Amino acid sequence: MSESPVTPITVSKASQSISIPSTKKANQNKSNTLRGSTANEEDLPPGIVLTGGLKLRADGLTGKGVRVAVIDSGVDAEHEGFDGKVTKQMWFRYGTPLSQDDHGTHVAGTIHLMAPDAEIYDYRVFGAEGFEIDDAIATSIYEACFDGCDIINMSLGGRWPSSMIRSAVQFAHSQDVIVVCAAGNEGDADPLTNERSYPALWPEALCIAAVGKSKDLPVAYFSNTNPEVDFSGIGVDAISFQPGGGTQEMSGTSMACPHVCGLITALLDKGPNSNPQEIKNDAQLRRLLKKNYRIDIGIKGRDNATGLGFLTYLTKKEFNSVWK
Ligand SMILES: [Ca+2]
Ligand SMILES: [Ca+2]
Repeated sequence: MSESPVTPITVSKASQSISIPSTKKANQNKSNTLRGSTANEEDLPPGIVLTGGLKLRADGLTGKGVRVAVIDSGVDAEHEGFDGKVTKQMWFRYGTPLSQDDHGTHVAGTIHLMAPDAEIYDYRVFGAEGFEIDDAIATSIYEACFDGCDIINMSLGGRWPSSMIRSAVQFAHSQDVIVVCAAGNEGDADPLTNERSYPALWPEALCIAAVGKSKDLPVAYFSNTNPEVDFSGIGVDAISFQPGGGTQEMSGTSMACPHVCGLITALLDKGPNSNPQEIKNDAQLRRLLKKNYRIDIGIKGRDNATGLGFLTYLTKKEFNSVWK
């Protein structure tokens, strides 16, 4: 796995390694009661609240009837926080216990906390054995499309493009399946230099940068900057599920990506309170997000660190009121 150009994108504050999610702080969060059905501000993680998770619940936008694909390191479907919403699992790689490959459970948990009624489809592409990783990822993308997924989260990336994965992403795009990707953690804290990570860099994918939860949403030092960054989400000290139960904090553009994916999943809700604005494809989605759901941060207007801005269901006024 360490030789693969494609790895789950988590950041290690100590070593900048992108393959080992070493920012976890398992003992700092003892909550075993956090679930998707949690609906109060005190108990939901702050990143979920800042992205509008509570307001989405209040408006009945919870991802009903939506299928979201998590192409990652596998998900602990038995974690009680998921309330049984991980409804399909297809593992193309395996052999590493989820207690070590805890990235996918954290990512899926964030999507579930944003959109608790959506069905999560778990396609595992990391682990000690199985398909070649590029093959596993491409195959997962096709399977997600064939399985009727509406949206795909890929908190993974590599420096070199794979034509196999590119074709699969283009296929998803052609089928109007939304593809959301982490921008990558090779950032050098300089917005003037570009860092690249695929599949986020391809135009068919939404490229999501990471910001912190502090006031004015500072860009995470590790977040890639480049002209392809589309939007940003919370990616520092994000609280979500860990395999086996309970929660942990993790940081990375991997964590920003599912906040955004979860927001979009909630907006795609197909229930009776569904969003009146149709989101039929990537182009419509981008227009809607730009018009209604982003707060410009950092340098005024579009910038290479945060794209068009921070995505949230909250208005700017509501967002600012969260900072008490
Ligand atoms: Ca840079
Ligand atoms: Ca800006």
